[in-house]
Amino acid sequence: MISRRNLIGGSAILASAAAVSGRVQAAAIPEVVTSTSPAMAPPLTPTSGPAYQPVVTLNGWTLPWRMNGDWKEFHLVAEPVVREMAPGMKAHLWGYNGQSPGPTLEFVEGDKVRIFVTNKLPEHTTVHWHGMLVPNGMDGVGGLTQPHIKPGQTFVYEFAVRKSGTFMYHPHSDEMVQMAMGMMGFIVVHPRDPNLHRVDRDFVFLMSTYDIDPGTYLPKVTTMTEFNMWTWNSRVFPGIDPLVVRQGDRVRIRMGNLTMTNHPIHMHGPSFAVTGTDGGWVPESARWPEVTTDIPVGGMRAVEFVADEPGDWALHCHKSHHTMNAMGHDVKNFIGAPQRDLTKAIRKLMPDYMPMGSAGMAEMGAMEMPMPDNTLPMMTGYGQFGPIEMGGMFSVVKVREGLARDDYKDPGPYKNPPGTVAFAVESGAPEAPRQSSAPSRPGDIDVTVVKPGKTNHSNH
Ligand SMILES: [Cu+2]
Repeated sequence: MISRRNLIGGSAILASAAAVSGRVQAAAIPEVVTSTSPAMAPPLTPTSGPAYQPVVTLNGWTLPWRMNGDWKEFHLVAEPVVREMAPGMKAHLWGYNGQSPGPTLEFVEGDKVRIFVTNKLPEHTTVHWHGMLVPNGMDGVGGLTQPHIKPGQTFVYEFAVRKSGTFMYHPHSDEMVQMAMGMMGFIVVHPRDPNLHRVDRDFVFLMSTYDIDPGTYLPKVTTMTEFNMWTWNSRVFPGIDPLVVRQGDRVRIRMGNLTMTNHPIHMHGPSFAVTGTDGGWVPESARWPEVTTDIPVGGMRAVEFVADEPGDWALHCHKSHHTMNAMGHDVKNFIGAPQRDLTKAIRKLMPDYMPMGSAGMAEMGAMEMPMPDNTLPMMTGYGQFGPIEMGGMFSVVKVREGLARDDYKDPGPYKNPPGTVAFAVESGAPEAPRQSSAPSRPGDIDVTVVKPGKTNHSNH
């Protein structure tokens, strides 16, 4: 799954050699480690440098390093990638080392790190270490603190890691395009003392958004608000890994937001406390319980809870449009209009016609609708009790008894103890008084063809 390739060879040597800092020989550029799989890699236990409890990246991985004296050396390659957002849909993005987002970088407070950045994009780039205190000339702002890294060049960033916490990396070079194309990654800096802020499971994901017309592969890079793919680590439900947790574990979830709107992330079940931002750790005396935390644009929130209650607990953005995939923006409200009879007739003329929502849109969760290639249903996913009717920024915290320490495998649906699931009553329930509404007549039906062509929707 994770492969290594050596970038050194042929004329590439000379091209990179010229750009590499005098202190570093080109021949010493670390090999490139790449992964193109959307499967979650197991936590990368450090085999060199100080010990720490590694994190787990949803649908992602941590970049291995090598020691060179007392320097930890990493090699990031900025390059075009193909990312499966969920089975059935792939996006052509830009990222690092085979993926968008790029691999997670894990450092330890006090580490000296040297990060090689090779640019294999068709335009220049830089890397900015969001939230980290680095020498100004290592801050990665193209034009301001360094020359841009031209295509084919390799630059080196060197700095001592001064504080622990959760940070992000992204370009500061043609930012609008490069971030809209998926260029970003997480940085986790572990405390020098591995017992400080220790948890049993530590998950990370980055939020990014894309505007990809159904049936196409490339995000539109000038979109500012009309996104239609709301992703965690460039994945959408049902493609996002569940967060598998052993009952009793202390759990941390670190969530970064590099989209252009805020995301109120809500967890069902246990309450949590915000224990960190991209500015650092929140002192214990300043924490309070929450079940939703709003993650601002360009911000990160780390939340912690004890998973004492077993079950399948939803974790999602509470903006309901963000738990949907590409959808019809101009869908009219058909609640109350019987369309079933018409659909057959209309489909003879227009095979793409989709009847929408005579009684709400829930029926779409179960319906097989004709769809262009490379397009995900607007609301989808199945649970043990039926369609889940979600998309976008939605996953499940799966708390189970007696899992092994490093077991992150999806345990399947929760087996609820008998008598603890909401149930239907057979009959005899008193009819609640209803608001009267005018019955709709066939003549009233507004026939609208929902074309999946222009299907963005805005934030509300
Ligand atoms: Cu959201």
